[in-house]
Amino acid sequence: MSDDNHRIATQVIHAGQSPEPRTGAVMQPVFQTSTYAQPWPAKHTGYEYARTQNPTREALERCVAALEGGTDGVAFASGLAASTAVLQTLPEGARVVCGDDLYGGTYRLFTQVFRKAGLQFAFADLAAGDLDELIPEGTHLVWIETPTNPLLKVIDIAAVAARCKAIGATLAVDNTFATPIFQRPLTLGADLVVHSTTKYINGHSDVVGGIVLTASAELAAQLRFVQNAVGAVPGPWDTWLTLRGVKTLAVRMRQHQENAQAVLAWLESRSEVTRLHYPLRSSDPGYAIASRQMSGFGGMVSVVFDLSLEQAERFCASTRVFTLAESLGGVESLIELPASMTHASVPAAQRRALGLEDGLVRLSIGIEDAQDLIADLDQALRVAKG
Ligand code: P1T
Repeated sequence: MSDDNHRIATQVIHAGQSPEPRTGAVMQPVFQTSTYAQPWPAKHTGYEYARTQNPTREALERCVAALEGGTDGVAFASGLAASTAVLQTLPEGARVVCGDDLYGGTYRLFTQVFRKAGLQFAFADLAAGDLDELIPEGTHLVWIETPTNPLLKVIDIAAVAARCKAIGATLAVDNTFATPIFQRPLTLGADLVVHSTTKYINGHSDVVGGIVLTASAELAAQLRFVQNAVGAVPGPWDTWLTLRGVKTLAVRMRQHQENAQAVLAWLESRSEVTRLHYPLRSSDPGYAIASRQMSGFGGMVSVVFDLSLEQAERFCASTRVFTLAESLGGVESLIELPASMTHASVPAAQRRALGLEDGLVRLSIGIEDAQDLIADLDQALRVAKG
């Protein structure tokens, strides 16, 4: 077993992995099997059935748990399956307080699936306002994304964690945007970290996956129970690809951030830009907290141009290096319009109340040459304006 106390750029490559004992294979093998031979009825080697245990999956779970400063990782077939598992650990009728700006699919899962199952959800701007009021006693779970998708609001994790501790609530932080390279919620008092590993953790836009990390043995046992009892597990090839992808997380995040800063400098110089969201700009409302709880920010930028909706759509459809697509966090740059794509399942009135304008453009800045990215946005802006 490798030493998980190394710095994070070493951990992404080695944590939770060691050469395969029989051959010395340096890379974790893909255990493509559904079941394992048992020497005697009900006696097994620790591996019984592949929904319950798979060594490739376990290597990924150990690796990401180490990156987040946790003791356990529990992997799932998608980010939403990971979020589902967290909610499935709650008691009947549990009360959940959520940040008001969430990935549209998470909002849909909470309001259209789990409300029917009897859970109670309240949505509040946890980046502002009185946490004692917004998170009342009797709350079982607080669910936040920070930075949020797509408005990139920043929530004070330590402050929310303190309120959760005071009332005995569990705090889950979706850390998909920041990654453990730039933010480690468990070290700030969160109980659970959730990732859509589809995004930066894998980083190559070729796998859909999710994972939950924790340092609590009790929560880990509950999540493992759900993983096995419900069965939304990832396949061995997907966990292997993700394990390969995560090895470059540290270098990728550095480059995403460097490129995002170059694109931001260009956006700041453009008169067509009316609003720019990126919390590591000193004028951003999230700047003070982001500087405290994050060591960097990464490649997500949201921007509103002084363009009609039709022009904003043409802008997104006219890029040649940026691909018009949902998702984020891959090596390639993506562009999208959240209101009509990733957040279409958030009701229009709620989007308006949140300040999620129809013309808001979300950029996932990849690791291509930044000058090519800027030239691409520049030509698309010219096409959009006609
Ligand atoms: O797509 P899936 O792996 O199920 O992950 C869901 C999810 C969870 N949390 C956050 C913060 C996310 O951004 C996502 C998925 N988001 C997109 C597909 C998107 O384009 O925003």
